[in-house]
Amino acid sequence: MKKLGILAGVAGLALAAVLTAPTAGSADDSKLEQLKAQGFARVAIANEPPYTAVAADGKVSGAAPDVAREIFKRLGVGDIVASISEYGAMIPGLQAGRFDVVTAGLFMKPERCAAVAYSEPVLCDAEAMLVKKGNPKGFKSYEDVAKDTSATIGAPGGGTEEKLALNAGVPRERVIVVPDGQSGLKMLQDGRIDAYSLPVLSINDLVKKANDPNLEVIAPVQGAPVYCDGAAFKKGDEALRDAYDVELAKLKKSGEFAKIIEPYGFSAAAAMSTTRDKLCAAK
Ligand code: 6CS
Repeated sequence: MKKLGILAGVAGLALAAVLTAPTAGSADDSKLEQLKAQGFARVAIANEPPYTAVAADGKVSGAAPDVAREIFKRLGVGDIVASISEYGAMIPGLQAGRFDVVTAGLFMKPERCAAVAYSEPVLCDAEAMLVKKGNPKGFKSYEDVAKDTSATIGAPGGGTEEKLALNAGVPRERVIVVPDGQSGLKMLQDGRIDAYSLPVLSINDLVKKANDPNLEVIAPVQGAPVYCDGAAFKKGDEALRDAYDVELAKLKKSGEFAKIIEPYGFSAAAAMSTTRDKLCAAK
């Protein structure tokens, strides 16, 4: 009897294990089911127009959230709820479960591709520098800033431009972390920094709204790559990312993708001319 009892016990454990273990893919699929039940996807944004923007009434717009809202709707997730985050905090926030996805123009680079599950490309852009009219220090590249030992450059914390300036040899103390576009603009206008670097479309948006004749845009920054972002999902949510990619591909194919992003100044052709694999492998 005892032997039977032990066997029954082992069999019981085995059966319990089988019943509770997720079948292949089911663990992944549950994330989309969870978002459908939740009724919204929590997205991280930076509030950097035209990539992402939050109006005074809280309305979220910008090319990245607009694409995400449309795709999630097609996946059966009613809406998106956005939280503003510094670029450098987006991936840790995603990994900590504070967001379901980053839709903020978070450019694909190998180190980021290793940390998240990116969708296929969405928004592509070159880099720019905002300087005083006449470009008094003659900046054309991040290396030019490095060579001028008195020069300082502002850039987003944990952002691509900060990394590009540091990699070009600008010492840490001359790369000033700037929380947002308006702060960067003011710091440049007040002479507290000699240049402020963001992607071209973000700098152009700032200048258009600043209405200040004493500003000049250096674009593209010589030697800096054209980057593309994708929606960034947590590692482990690849099934959700894959479902997102299916809808993204349909949007691209139907022309609706261009209708969403091109009014903001982005090129659909640029995003459709490359792939996640190529961008994540880029040096
Ligand atoms: O991906 C990034 O790090 C950069 N992306 C945008 C849209 N703006 C600045 C940021 O550094």
